[in-house]
Amino acid sequence: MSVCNDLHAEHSTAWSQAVSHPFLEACRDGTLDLKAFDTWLVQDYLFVLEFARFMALAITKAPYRHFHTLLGGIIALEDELSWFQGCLGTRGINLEEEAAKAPCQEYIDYMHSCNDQPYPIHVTVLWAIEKAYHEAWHAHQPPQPNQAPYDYATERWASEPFSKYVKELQAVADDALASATRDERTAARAAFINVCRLERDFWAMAYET
Ligand code: HMH
Repeated sequence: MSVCNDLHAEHSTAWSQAVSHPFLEACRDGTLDLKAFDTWLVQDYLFVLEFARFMALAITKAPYRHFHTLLGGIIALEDELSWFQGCLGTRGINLEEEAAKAPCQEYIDYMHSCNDQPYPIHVTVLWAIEKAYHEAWHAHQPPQPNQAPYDYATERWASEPFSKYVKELQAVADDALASATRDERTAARAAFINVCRLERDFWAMAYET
């Protein structure tokens, strides 16, 4: 039995809105307006900085048996952040002129609010966040090797190692949910639905000027 599989299956409409968007189709086809890409790039960088803190806080609540997976996820963020910094530099973006837009800030605030939640909810949110990006980029891989600046996104989030990591995270979340209370499971469901909405709104934000 997998609570995570059930959440995924029972909220398929909300989920599909989280993992498919014209932004992703245009990245795949190489037709994305680069202004939209730059907006996504800045906002996702700001998101990932706070996501690192959110992950670190999950570890403070986790049993040791989950450390291998969670620490691996944190270590991988080092490369990810370097890519963001390199790409922002190449594209001549000065971060000092940038700030989180409302949908990004709402997502960041929501992640931080998870620190007041019990571990099963915190780690369900973590799994849903990573799975959403895996599915989104995996489903929108280009037929040929992708071109800069989109290449990294599919190389990272659509990759086999990332898929394996998301499966491990699911096992970790399912393990935490197996001993959760009924109220905690109810809260985990609400959290999953919230992540779906926040992901959907994050894609839409890329087209805001
Ligand atoms: C908005 N969701 C968003 N950004 C990301 N980088 C991920 C998920 C995956 O880490």
